[in-house]
Formats: sequence, C-alpha cells, structure tokens
Amino acid sequence: MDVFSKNCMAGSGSFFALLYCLSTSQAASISDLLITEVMANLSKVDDKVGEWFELFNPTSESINLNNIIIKDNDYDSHTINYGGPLWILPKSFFVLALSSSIIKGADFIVNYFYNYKDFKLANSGDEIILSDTKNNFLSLHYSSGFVEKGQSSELVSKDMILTNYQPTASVNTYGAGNFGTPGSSSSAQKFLNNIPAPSTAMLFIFILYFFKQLKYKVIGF
Ligand SMILES: [Ca+2]
Ligand SMILES: [Ca+2]
Ligand SMILES: [Ca+2]
Repeated sequence: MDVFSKNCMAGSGSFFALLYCLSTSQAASISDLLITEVMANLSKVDDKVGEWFELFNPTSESINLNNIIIKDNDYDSHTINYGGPLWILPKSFFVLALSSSIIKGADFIVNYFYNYKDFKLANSGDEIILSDTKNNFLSLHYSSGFVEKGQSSELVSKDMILTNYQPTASVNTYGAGNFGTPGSSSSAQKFLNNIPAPSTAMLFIFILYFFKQLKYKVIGF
C-alpha cells in the first residue's frame, strides 16, 4: 500500500494527501450504474430486431463505456469499441439496442448499437454483465418470471435486485406497440431523481476536513 493510501485509511494524511484520496477514490465507475430496464421479449416485432436494455447513471460524473464488455454467463459477448470515449452522462439514461432497421426507425434515441449474434436477451432467464477482461463490474441475473411478452421490466427501487423490477405499465407504449420507456423514466421510477451523488458526499467531507485544518492553523499561529 502506498503512503497516500495509508493516509486515506488512517484519516491523518496531509491536506494534499487528502486531495489525492478524493481525486482517486470518488471517481464514478461502471459499478455505480444501474440497469434500469430490459426489453427481452417483444410482441410486435421479432426479438432479433427489437431487444434493448437501458442503463442509468445516478452519479454526478460521466462514466466511460468504451472498451466495456457486455456479456452473459454463457456464449454472449460484445466489446464496446466506439473508437473513443463513450460517455453516459450524469443523471442520464443510456440505451443499448440491437442494430436493426426496426430499432433505428423507432421513436426513441439509442446511444449504442450491438448485434444479435453477439448479445441476446433470453426470455427464460439470462444475465446482463458489464465487465472488462478481468472483472465484472455490474450484473443482473434474471429468471423466467422476470420476462413478460411485449413489456419491458423496469427497476422501480434503487437496489438492483429482481424483486425491484416490474413489468412496464401499458400506458408506456413505444414503437410498434410494445410497452417500455427506453431512454426515459416512467412514473414508477421517481426514485431515480432522489439518488444522492457520491461525489457530493465526498465534497462535504472535504469541506469539513478543510475547515478543520484551517482551525488548527489559526489556533497554531
Ligand atoms: Ca429475447
Ligand atoms: Ca444472453
Ligand atoms: Ca426507462
């Protein structure tokens, strides 16, 4: 462990060590993202041309998806090769969808296209995993009960566990008549506006530390 990391853990580092800690420890990462919606089983178009899933960035920092692998626990694997940074902006949704004329002609914005031969969303049970070549950062393992034909499953509470997903209400029609809210929240997802940004908390700690140090210096002189 380097000296800065030791100081971070001990809480007794110098002002500049703390700055270093904050700059390195608070950076938002893929694991901070949420898989907010999954459209695995379509009723109006074929799954092979209509599947998509949606991410949400609850942090106050942009997160780069370039070079991230989307995969499952079997054979699906697709490396995002955007040719440069592919940002998911703070407090924003990000839709990854099949590259098809159906999707491209639909009434929602797709932020990244992938191919069905690389990545499929099974209707019985499957996984959506975001990883690099060594580590998994974000994963959703769903079973058959998760999937409703013609309706996406959307996250309605902040923890990414299966019981917090529910079929999208039928008032949320898009495209050819399936139910989903690709690229936006639904009325059931109000929690998305209330997730505290990690960096804000860290900024508060920083301010406390700054004034503490300032107080010592004033008293000392
Ligand atoms: Ca499917
Ligand atoms: Ca799959
Ligand atoms: Ca949505």
